[in-house]
Amino acid sequence: MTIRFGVIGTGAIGREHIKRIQSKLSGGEIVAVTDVNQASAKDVVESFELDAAVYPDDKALIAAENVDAVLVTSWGPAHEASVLAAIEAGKYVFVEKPLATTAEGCMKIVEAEMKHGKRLVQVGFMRRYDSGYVQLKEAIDNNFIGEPLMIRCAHRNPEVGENYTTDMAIHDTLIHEIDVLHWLVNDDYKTVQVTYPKKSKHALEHLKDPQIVTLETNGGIVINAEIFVNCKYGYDIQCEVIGDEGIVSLPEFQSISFRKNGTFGTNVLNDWKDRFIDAYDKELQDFMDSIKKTGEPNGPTSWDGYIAAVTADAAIKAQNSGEKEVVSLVEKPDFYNQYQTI
Ligand code: NAI
Ligand code: NAD
Ligand code: ISE
Repeated sequence: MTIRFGVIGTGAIGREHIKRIQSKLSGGEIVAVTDVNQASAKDVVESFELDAAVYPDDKALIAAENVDAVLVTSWGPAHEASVLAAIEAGKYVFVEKPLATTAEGCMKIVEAEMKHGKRLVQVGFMRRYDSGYVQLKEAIDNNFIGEPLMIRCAHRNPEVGENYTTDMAIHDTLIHEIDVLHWLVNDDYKTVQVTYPKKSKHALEHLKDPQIVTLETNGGIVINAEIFVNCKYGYDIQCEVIGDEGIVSLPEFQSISFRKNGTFGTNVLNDWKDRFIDAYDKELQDFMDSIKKTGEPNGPTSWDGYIAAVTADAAIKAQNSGEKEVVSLVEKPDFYNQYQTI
């Protein structure tokens, strides 16, 4: 059985995912595309030589009879409407983060999925598939470092465009840490606070960069997360978990080391596309394999999308107040307890 995908949003990551489904992964094909920029959708079909129809909008694409699953890679604010329409039509959905840009929007999706009666949605929190984070999780779950007490992490991008705003440091960038860290330590967030160090001279006038986010979990773990999106030197993701018996750290990206011109060095990546390339492959392969095997996807759920949105909302409030803000989740519905997600 081949899973026939319709893609909504043929920008940067939409194109990456189309390429991997068409030529790298097994069991899927792209049969439909759309983009608000129709020229971009047409261009993708031509450039990638796809046997796919171009639809005028998401609704028409979702309604197409030959579309089994929808890949939502439009910009964040458009996700909610496309995901709700796909659930309404009973189609599987792989949606890039964020699931929706507000907690209310995520809750609407959670409710629609529960009403449908089985899982249809997987959120693109790919770090759960990254071998480095998987090794960290195994070490923590096996009590290798005892009880985790603190986490220090950094999410650095070399630069961002002028459309990138201060709140995006949370809902576009930190959102990956928000998802992966509570999964890593099996805990939920209690509070969040944001502080602003001295501003980088490379940050545009409207942007506060870097930012330090402090998250506290219900179990008392304190997380210190640096977001620095104009760090210049590369794309760099760091994570160190400090326990009462030892410390585990995320492996560095593998690269040759070199001795040249009086330097002993190693390379740093420049682009998120390369850093998590294996994780993107694995999350989409798992989405397809799991649907074929069990009739439902297996990766991060709509509930995970909701947790991330509630935490991001509290963090954005904290950006503006300077205070410690409370992260308050409603009780997890039984529907989502039955899923042992990766
Ligand atoms: P992009 O701006 O390159 O592409 C978005 C595309 O969606 C554009 O072509 C735009 O015309 C189209 N679009 C926007 N609204 C639409 C709508 N209502 N209907 C149809 N098409 C629409 O953006 P990019 O970088 O590809 O990001 C897309 C999504 O992927 C975002 O949600 C982003 O957060 C996520 N993303 C996730 C990454 C990850 O590491 N998981 C990395 C990069 C992006
Ligand atoms: P992008 O701007 O390159 O592409 C977005 C595309 O969506 C554009 O082509 C735009 O025209 C189209 N679009 C916007 N609204 C639309 C709509 N309503 N209907 C159809 N098309 C629409 O952005 P991107 O970098 O590809 O990011 C897209 C999504 O992927 C975002 O949600 C982003 O957060 C996510 N993303 C995730 C990762 C990751 O590491 N998981 C990395 C990058 C982006
Ligand atoms: C982008 O949308 C991503 O998801 C990348 O993984 C992240 O590093 C970047 O900051 C975001 O803008």
